[in-house]
Parts: sequence; C-alpha cells; structure tokens
Amino acid sequence: MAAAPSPDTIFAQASGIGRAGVAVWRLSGPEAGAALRHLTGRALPPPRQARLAVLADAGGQPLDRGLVLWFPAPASFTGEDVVELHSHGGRAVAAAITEALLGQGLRPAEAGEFSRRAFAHGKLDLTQAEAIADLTAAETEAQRRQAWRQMDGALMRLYEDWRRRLLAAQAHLEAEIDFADEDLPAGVGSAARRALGELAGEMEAHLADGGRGERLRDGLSVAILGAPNVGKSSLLNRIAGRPAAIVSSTAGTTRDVIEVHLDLAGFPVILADTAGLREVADAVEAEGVRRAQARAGSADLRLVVLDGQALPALDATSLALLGEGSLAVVNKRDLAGGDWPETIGGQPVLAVSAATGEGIDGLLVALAGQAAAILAGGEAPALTRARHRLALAEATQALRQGQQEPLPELAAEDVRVAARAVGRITGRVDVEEMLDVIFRDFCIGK
Ligand SMILES: Nc1nc2c(ncn2[C@@H]2O[C@H](COP(=O)(O)OP(=O)(O)O)[C@@H](O)[C@H]2O)c(=O)[nH]1
Ligand SMILES: [Mg+2]
Repeated sequence: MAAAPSPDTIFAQASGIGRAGVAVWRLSGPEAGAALRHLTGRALPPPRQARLAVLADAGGQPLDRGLVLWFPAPASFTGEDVVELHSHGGRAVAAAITEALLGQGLRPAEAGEFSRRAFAHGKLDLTQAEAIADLTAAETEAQRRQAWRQMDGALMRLYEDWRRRLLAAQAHLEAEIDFADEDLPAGVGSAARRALGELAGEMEAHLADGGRGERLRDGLSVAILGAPNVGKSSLLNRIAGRPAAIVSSTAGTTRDVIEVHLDLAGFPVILADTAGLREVADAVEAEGVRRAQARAGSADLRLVVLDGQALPALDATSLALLGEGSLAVVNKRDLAGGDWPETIGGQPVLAVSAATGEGIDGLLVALAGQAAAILAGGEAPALTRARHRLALAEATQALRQGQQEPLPELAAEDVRVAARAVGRITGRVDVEEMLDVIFRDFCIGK
C-alpha cells in the first residue's frame, strides 16, 4: 500500500501522564533525528542502542538526563524515523521537554496517530491496530490473551487467507467469462462455486460464536435480580468487598442499576445490582423496576436472589426468571433453617449469606465457571468487534448469493463484493472512511 505523506514530525509522552519514575516519549517523522541531535547536542547514537544523554533546551540549559534511542526508517514502529526518550516522570520535567520539542517545530500527536502511521506504512493491519487499543485497555488475563493473539496477527492471517481465496475464486469465475467458448480446464467454474460454499461455511462458523470475543472485550454482563429486600444490594457489596450499592432495610431503596467490575479467574464480569421487582406506585421506583427488567433481558447471566426465610414460598416474578442462563441464589442462610430444595426452577441452589459471607466463595466459583463456559474459546481466534461481524455478514451473504448464480459474470461480482468486505476488516481496501472511527479511541502516544 502506498504510504500517505506524513510531513509533520509528531511527539507524545507514551507513558501515562502524572508522577512516575520514568516517562517514555516517542517522536516520529522526518525531523525526529534532528530533534534528538538538538536535544542532546551530539551526533545521533547508533540505531536501536540505548545511550545515556543530557537533554537540554535550545539555549543549552539542561532539562534532565535519560536514555535516548534512535530508530531510523523503515525499521521502526511507525515505519518513519522514530526517537524514543526516557526521562524522569515528573510534571515539570514533562513540561520542559514538551516546551523544547514544541520549540523545534514538532507537533503533539493526536490519539492513535503513531499506530495510524504504522498502518499507513504497512507495519500492521487494522485488526492489529485495534488489538493495540485492546491490549492497552485489557483488565483481565483472558482479555490480555485475546488482545495479544490479535496483535500477533491471528485475525489478520485468518481474514487475509479468506481474502486470498476469494480473489482466487473470483479469478476462476472471470476466466469462465473470458474463455466461455474456448478450452478451459474442465471443472474450473464448478470448483470456484464449491470454494464459495466452503468459504461461506467457514465464515458462518466464525460468526456463530455467540459473541464470545466481543463479550470478552466488554465483560460478561451479570444481573442480580429478585424481589425487594431479599438482599441483592448486600450481595453485591459482599462480592465487591466495598459498599458500592445502597443497602437498606426499606424495600425499594435501589432505584438505579449499580455496577461493579470483577475479575473472576481472568474473565471480566460486570455485576449489576437492580431494583427489586414488584408492582409499585412510586414513579421513581417504577423506573427502577423498568431498568431492572431491561437489564434482566439484556444480561448474559442472571443471579436470581431468593430470601431463604421465605422458602418454600416463591414469588412468580423470580420463578419466571429462573431457567437457562440463570443461577438460583438463596440468601440469608444465616437466618434460614437450611431446609431449602436442591434445585429451584430446574437450577441448582447456591445458598449464601450476604451478611456473614458464608457461601460467597462457592457462588463466585460457580459464576467464574459460567463466565469461562461462555467466554473461553478453543484454538480458533475469536471475532472481537461489531465492525468485523458486519463485514463478514455482508461477505457470507454475497457468497451464498454467488453460489446460486448460474452466470459467471454475476457470481464473480458477488465474490468481488465479499472480497471487498473482508478486505475492509484488515484495511486492504476502502479504508479511508473508517480510519477516523478506528483510531479515534486510542490513547495519545499509541
Ligand atoms: N441476616 C441477614 N440479613 C441480610 C442478608 N442479606 C441482606 N440482609 C438484610 O436484608 C435487608 C435488605 O437487604 P438489601 O440488600 O437492601 O436487599 P435488596 O432490596 O434485595 O437490595 C437489609 O436489612 C439487609 O441487612 C443476610 O444474608 N443475612
Ligand atoms: Mg437493593
């Protein structure tokens, strides 16, 4: 791909802003080498070797001492001339270095601009660029592993392989058009149509993953549901280990959805406390109930909390929530006698006490097991973004249509549509309009 001209030399503090032992700076562009020479007052160091240097401003006033590295193009992260500086991580040091770089005509980088330049120079594809953002955002081990695999090129290889095979099928179909009346090796056209079916099948299998990769990026949504006063908020607080939600003996206190983010055995879980489900007159509480019901509907998993003291009596609303994708949690075990059934609504009962903490570990193990069952994948790389899903859905639809076309001209056009859709995922075609969307969510300095 032709690299877009990048006349500006950009810089950013790539490490987080604030007080730290060391701050890492990145400079990229044609003036990066000159900027380093001016800062150090010396010739450029040998490529890719760290050198200790005093960094000084234009008047020769020393600002700090740190490591400097020189990565001449094209063997650098962006593919341009790149300089890396390691300074001390104080605010005043950062301000002084920023001032010195601005004084040399360098421009502060925009969010994602380094990765965008790396993409423009063919250093990474769009799935890898997205994976850098994911790796930066990863909060749990499973998220890190998924982002790492994608950054390592697992999705790029999968999608690029599909695109290559699509282009081959397209070439075969076009050969059928051009040589319709001549000698074409027997079966070229039917082989191409068979390839369309195989490709569509592989893409459909990749799409039918239950949103595993996307959920792993976002976190598994778990809703705590049940009647008022059964101890839902107390349970959330016990699990969170801090008073995140309002706990009160007045029914109907929790009126909004309150969330805590958990790391369960490496899997990200967003646990949401909700308002008790019941018929209400009060408008605010009714809104809380409405939100609770909406969350119940959209959650990946539901913890249906029941009051152990009330058993075996069960309210119809809670009973209706039990079933596929839910866990039956009997709370207030410390008060109840212990004669609850083994299963309720077909779900095994997890007896806990939010007050004493009894049974909470078992509940977390069960929750982690459910999270793993939903989020853990096999060897195949998972689809991680709605953007990829849309493009692949478009591609499979075109392929299924192409399979049905008796005319090679029309089949070839369908394959072209499919190849273009897959190419958009990695950024091999039609990308300009998507670049802003993708790089917008990056941090500065990435
Ligand atoms: N003894 C005992 N009381 C509890 C337990 N869980 C909650 N409670 C009490 O039950 C009342 C309602 O709790 P809350 O968490 O606000 O219930 P929610 O309406 O379902 O959110 C409060 O007085 C809590 O202290 C428990 O496991 N044991
Ligand atoms: Mg509550």
